[in-house]
Amino acid sequence: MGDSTLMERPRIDDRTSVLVLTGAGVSAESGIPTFRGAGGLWESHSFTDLASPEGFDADPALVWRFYSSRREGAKGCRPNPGHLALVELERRLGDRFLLATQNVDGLHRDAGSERLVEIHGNLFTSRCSSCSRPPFEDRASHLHGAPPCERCGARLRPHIVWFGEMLDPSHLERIHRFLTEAARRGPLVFLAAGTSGAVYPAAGLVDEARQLGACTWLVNADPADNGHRFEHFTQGRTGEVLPDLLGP
Ligand code: BV8
Ligand code: ZN
Repeated sequence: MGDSTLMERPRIDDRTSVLVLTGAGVSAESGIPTFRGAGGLWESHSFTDLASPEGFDADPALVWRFYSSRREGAKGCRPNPGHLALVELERRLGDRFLLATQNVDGLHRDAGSERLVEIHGNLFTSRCSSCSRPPFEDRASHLHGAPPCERCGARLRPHIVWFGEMLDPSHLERIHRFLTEAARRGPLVFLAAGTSGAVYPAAGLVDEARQLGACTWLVNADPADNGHRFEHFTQGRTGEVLPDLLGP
């Protein structure tokens, strides 16, 4: 573990609110490949082709094989100390804490995070690509084509936000409302952890937080695309850094 006495740490007192944004790097130490890894060629397809409505329309069976292999891979993974440090901080701050995650692996939920917004969806949830049937838990692998919706017969799809698709407006509204109310209440800290800052609108949250006067922190194994927009940068593995950085 790093020596927390030497590490510069965000000031979190009994009036401070904290918004955290996590990316694939937080799950890397649990064994979930990041997109730099998984984002590479998968069955000679690029990630953004597979994680897109066009990719699904072109070859739904291939996209379901991709998500089924990620479901199977994630099933054997457990939260790591980085996830648990965020659960502890939530317990300490209560409604002065909110966690927005780009990760779809469900590990924050497994770790015990409750004030959680899964802005890119969840790997273990499916929905109908056509009718208004609500999204439902689905841990199964679908290796022989897209399963049909029981209600209307259309193809089921992963309940995931694909490239080119809008995020759930209620998720963005919840984050925006948290930031504005927190900034009115007292000091605000925005922490991004384990994310390359490449994907929008998530990568733009740092700008919204700064405009509201937030103190901004990035914890990442490597410099991030939007890293220059953070006031503080702690380079390292989130499983090691977050327990020291956020501890009481
Ligand atoms: C939208 C679900 C618009 C899928 C995902 C040009 C400019 C700006 C924007 C765009 C543009 N062209 C296109 C866009 C829009 C696009 C976008 O941002 N594209 C990027 C590629 C340029 N965004 C969208 O399409 C979004 N929608 O904009 O809608 C719109 C408007 C009107 C009407 C209709 C539509 C939707 C984006 C959501 C896409 N879905 N996920 C799935 O998972 O299957 S994104 C997916 O990739 C992840 O969820 C994640 O968000 C992203 C990868 O990012 P990271 O999580 O950061 O992971 P990455 O591997 O990149 O980085 C990991 C980091 O961790 C690394 O830096 C590494 O160093 C570090 N690390 C590794 N190990 C550790 C570690 N750090 C610490 N500790 C460790 N142990
Ligand atoms: Zn349907």
